[in-house]
Amino acid sequence: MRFALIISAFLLAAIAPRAEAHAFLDHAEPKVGGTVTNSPAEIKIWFTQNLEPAFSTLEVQDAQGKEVDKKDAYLDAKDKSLFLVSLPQLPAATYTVIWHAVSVDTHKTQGRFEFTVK
Ligand SMILES: [Cu+2]
Repeated sequence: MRFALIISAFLLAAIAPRAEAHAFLDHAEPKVGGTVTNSPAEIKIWFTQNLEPAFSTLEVQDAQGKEVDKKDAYLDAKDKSLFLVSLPQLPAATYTVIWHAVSVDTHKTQGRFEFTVK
C-alpha cells in the first residue's frame, strides 16, 4: 500500500508538467480587452498549441448574449494554432468572445474576453 502511494506520487510529478501543454489563449486580434475604431472583419485568436477543429468553438456575443458572428469558426490553413471567426459590420458596442478549445493532445480549455468597437 505504501509502495503504491509512493509510485502514484511519482506518477503525478511526472504528469504535472504536461498541464502546461494545454491550448491557452496566447494573444488575440482585436486584443483582449481592447478597443478598435472599425468593426473588425474577423476575430483571430492565437493559441499556445495546435487545436483540434472538430471539437473547438469560437463565438462572439453582444451585450444581450446574442451571437453576432457568422458561425464559420475555422482554423487557419497554415497555422493550426490560429482560430478565426468572421464578423458582419458591428455597431459600436462591447462584445464578448467565448472560446472552447480542444488541443491536439485532447485537453480542453475555455475562456472569454471582451473587446469594444468605438
Ligand atoms: Cu494539454
